[in-house]
Amino acid sequence: MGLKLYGLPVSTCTGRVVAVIEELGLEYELVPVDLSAGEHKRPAFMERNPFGQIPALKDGDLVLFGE
Ligand SMILES: N[C@@H](CCC(=O)N[C@@H](CS)C(=O)NCC(=O)O)C(=O)O
Repeated sequence: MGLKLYGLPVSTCTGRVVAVIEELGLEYELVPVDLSAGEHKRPAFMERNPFGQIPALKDGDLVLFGE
């Protein structure tokens, strides 16, 4: 149950979070979200971020997202 970052490497919004995680030296898994297929607007992702945008960061039961 490690840190999971849902987003895309090409996304600057995801990149900001990656920069902080890397700076802190934390281990994490980057879980790709297929924006072109509308994955970020589907219920499974909207449970992680109700605004339907990447990124979302999951640490155990805690999920963080921006608006
Ligand atoms: N305030 C949010 C903004 C997130 C955001 O704008 N994400 C963009 C990608 S960089 C996105 O998901 N765009 C797709 C959409 O809005 O449908 C944050 O900084 O995390």
